[in-house]
Amino acid sequence: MSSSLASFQSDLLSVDIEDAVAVLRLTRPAKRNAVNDDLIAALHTVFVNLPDTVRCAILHGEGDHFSAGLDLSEVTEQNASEAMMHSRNWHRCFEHIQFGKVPVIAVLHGAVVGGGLELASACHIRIAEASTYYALPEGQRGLFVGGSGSARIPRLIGVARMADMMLTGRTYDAEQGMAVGLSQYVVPEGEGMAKARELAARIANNAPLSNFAVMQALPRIADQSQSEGLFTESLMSAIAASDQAAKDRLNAFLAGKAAKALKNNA
Ligand code: 1HE
Repeated sequence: MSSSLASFQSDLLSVDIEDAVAVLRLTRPAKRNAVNDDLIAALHTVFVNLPDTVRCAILHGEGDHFSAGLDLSEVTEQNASEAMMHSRNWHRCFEHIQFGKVPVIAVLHGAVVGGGLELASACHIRIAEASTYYALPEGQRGLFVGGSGSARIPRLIGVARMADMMLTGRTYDAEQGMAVGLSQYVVPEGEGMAKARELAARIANNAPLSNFAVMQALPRIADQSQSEGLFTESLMSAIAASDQAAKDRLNAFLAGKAAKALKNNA
């Protein structure tokens, strides 16, 4: 374990640093990886303190489910102001995932529901194993999303589909989820981690500034007007292209020493 996380310990989250890849595992299978305050605090600590040697992170869950969402036992006695602070705490944590140091790949299986889907949505790439299903049971529980789902999930699947999931309890299975945009990949059961490690190796091999631009600039440009977005794009593109890593990679390609963008690269 690297020094910045050397003292990290949690019953709810394990962290393994495998060279340039950090593997995070939700370790609360008895409660279906339901997300309580301590798990939010642990995730926050880990994402803020990822060592500089890490270039990509993978997040997955122990047991039969990725996550059953918000730990419902923690919120029954909350008043409005406590609930507001609770939600803002999730927002702060998930902000450090989406706009943190490195791209994050979520490996999904079983239930990805409520706050579990909000957590997955804060990641950059989602790989769904065949058993994955997605639900937003907040409507049935008398709740509303509070972990940034209303901002992130419509950006993946649209407001109408999210409203349908919340109003009617509609679920999507792994294939349906990929078709509507909840995941980018579907793989056979048990093959999610292998796929994630393969993708993480590719991500870790990119120039850091390119990954930074994808994580930090791309979603912000999508939120801007076309005119402002294109200006931001030009700025980000100029900064990336002027970096030595870009110059080295362009010269390597021109010298015939870099991989081609072939049809079967995916
Ligand atoms: C929990 C939770 C939880 C399980 N909070 N304890 N999320 C939900 O509404 C989903 C609630 N969970 C379920 O519907 C089911 O547990 C599952 C379909 C995910 C899995 O079913 P199953 O049969 O494998 O497990 P189980 O028997 O229901 O649960 C095992 C234990 O985990 C049991 O505790 P035990 O002490 O009786 O063994 C459950 O009580 C416990 N458990 N899920 C607390 N979520 C920031 S806002 C986000 C808002 C939301 O996320 S709302 C959606 C909440």
